Amino acid sequence: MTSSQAILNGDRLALARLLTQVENNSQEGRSSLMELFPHTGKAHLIGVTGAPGTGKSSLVNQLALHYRKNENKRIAIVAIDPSSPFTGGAVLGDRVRMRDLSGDPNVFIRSMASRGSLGGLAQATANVVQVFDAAGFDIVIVETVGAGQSEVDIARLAHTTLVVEAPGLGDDIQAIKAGILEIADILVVNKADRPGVENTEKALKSMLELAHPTERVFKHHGVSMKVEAPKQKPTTAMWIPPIQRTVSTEGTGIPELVNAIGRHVAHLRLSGDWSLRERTRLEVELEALIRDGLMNQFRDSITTQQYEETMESVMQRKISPWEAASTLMNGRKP
Ligand SMILES: Nc1nc2c(ncn2[C@@H]2O[C@H](COP(=O)(O)OP(=O)(O)O)[C@@H](O)[C@H]2O)c(=O)[nH]1
Ligand SMILES: [Mg+2]
Repeated sequence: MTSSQAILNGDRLALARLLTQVENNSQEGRSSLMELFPHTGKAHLIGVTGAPGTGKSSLVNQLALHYRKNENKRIAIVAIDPSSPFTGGAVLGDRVRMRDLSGDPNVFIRSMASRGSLGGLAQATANVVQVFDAAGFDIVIVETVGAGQSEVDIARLAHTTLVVEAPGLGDDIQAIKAGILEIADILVVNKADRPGVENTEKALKSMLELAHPTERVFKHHGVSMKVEAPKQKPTTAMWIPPIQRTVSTEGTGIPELVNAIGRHVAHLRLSGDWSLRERTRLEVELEALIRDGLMNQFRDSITTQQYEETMESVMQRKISPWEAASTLMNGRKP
């Protein structure tokens, strides 16, 4: 039996092995991904992002518990958070009870190192998510620390992105500084048991009014995608990100949050945004692969000497970089 078949049959060991191969971008990993691709496209991808310490891991834990107990969904969790790893299903935060989830065959938790992937983290995460999707997990939750561009890219993989805030983290609303609010589908004010909840919520509300939610779906890497909405798209009300209060240490507000997530999925389906997001995501992946492929082709098509000579001409201001590029791409000497 091939590893892809084993994964489709629910073999956890084969799944763990493939995840490692995929993370290492190995040849076996890539060929399994190709075999599995036709089986993807069913999972609901939920991104959870926010500053460190806001309670993301605790929240993810509660969400997973809720989906297990009340909806019998199969849940995969991808944690990209060096500060609180989910290593081996072990406990992260002090009071978080990951034990409730570990041992459940319908839950799979995977930690990914955020360093060492050299800009390939978003791609590696996308591939890991694809494996879980093919393996039949209904919901794949990806936790990232909302700090840099790669986190924003990872969040953009998701159908539904939760941005987590917490009161009393010092400097107002940290995630907004990172420009992450624009990708939020649902804002979570966690640690609602702490003083200052009202202020955090108020600040989020006024930020929301300044945001332009209509542009969110169409943007990737700050570039407007040339994606047209499907023709049959019915006129639906625009999605305004709701603000949900939670206390992840106790589970307060989790059913309401799950409800909001459900409403978001319904909105995505009804408005046609679900397939629009799928298309955007796959198109970005396709474009990146084409770019890499073309670059490799180009490198194979010229010699180092040709390249160096051309570069030297540019340094001496004999030809411009534009001319140099076009000359090199045509395989000619300057
Ligand atoms: N008081 C309070 N503490 C919380 C809540 N949620 C999480 N915490 C605590 O905040 C700390 C950081 O939580 P963690 O989930 O690791 O945050 P992350 O870094 O965003 O993943 C831990 O000590 C948690 O127990 C909450 O709703 N209320
Ligand atoms: Mg965490």
